[in-house]
Amino acid sequence: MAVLVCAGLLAAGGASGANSRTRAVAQTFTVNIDAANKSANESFLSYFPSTVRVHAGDTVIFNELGDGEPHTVTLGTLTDKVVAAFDKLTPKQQQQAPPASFVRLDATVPSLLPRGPGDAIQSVANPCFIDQGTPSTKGPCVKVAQPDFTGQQAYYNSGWLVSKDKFTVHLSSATAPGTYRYMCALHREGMTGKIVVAPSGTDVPSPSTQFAVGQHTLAASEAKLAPAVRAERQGKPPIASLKVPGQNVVLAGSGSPAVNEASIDEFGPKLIKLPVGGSVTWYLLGGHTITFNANKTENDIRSTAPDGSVHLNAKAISRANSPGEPPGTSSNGQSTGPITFKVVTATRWNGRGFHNSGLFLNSGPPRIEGYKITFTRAGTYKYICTVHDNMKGTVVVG
Ligand SMILES: [Cu+2]
Repeated sequence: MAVLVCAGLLAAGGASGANSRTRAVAQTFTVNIDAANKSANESFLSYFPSTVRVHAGDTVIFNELGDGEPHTVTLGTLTDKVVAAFDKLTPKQQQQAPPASFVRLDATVPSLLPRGPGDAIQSVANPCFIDQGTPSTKGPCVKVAQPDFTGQQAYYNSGWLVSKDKFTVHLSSATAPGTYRYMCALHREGMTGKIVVAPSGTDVPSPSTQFAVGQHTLAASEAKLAPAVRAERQGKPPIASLKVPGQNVVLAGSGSPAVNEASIDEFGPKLIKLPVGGSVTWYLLGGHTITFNANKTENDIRSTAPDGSVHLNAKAISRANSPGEPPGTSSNGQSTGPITFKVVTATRWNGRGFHNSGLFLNSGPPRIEGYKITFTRAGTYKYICTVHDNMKGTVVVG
């Protein structure tokens, strides 16, 4: 069992000479997690800015702005080691075949969500601060008050953040100059950042200057995604030469080959009309659901228990009144070959009651999975993705 940090002890331990390392006035820096583009529903697997330069004693406020895509801010020496090892891999190892030694090291920072069914890993989904050792993947983390960040803690984790959540990191005045890495425990090495603690006596750019750098990066990503947004709203994939087969097709999510670190979380087109007995096929790009008639206990993948602990909401991600995604359709790890579209689930629905495709996990290039519903009764059917807020569409039948 890990030894838990006592903030008071650490502060006392670092007190000698702390004054000489500390600026007269502590500053507060802001880092946004993900972003909220007003003109398109999108998620960005990035921190803005991804590097923040501070002094010991300063504060970094992480602001979650995403549209429901889960993120964490996971600091600590475990993350430092994992990211440093990842940086030494070849591009091919990073993308497809990391060595077993890296896989073992990587597992010391558990993922937010399990591979396959089950609850969110509790020591990741909830705030967790561990001085030494590794977080449990079996049970909850022992609850402690959040200590100041010293750079020495093994695991210093925000928990699962959703839009408008904040995670405030006060750096101890004893934090040694150096680079402290953090990552999102779900998006892993694809979503990392750095807090660089500068020696006292050296200047760092102002909080507003550093924040502006992040917003500049974001604006560039948004601009690169814009053509794919325009295409998706017409039901077209981001690559003009790709033809989506069939009629009454809706893209569930999109993205751009020009932007790895972001995705479009919209249904395109948002409105589709067909006669009774007609069918709609959704092609899923990214982790989404097609969900009709969800009540408020079913419409969000994150749930909070009466004791305040955060969990994965099985009702939101599991199939209901639907065959769901068939097993064994994985195209994961097979990132080459021509892009194909294939209907993997076809079902009929009379428009009554809760209908959930469940989360489609195995859809992605090169094989894009299709989810087809034949509508047997006239009506106007609104639907959502339970993962992404404001990802909505309407099917009008009859
Ligand atoms: Cu979605």
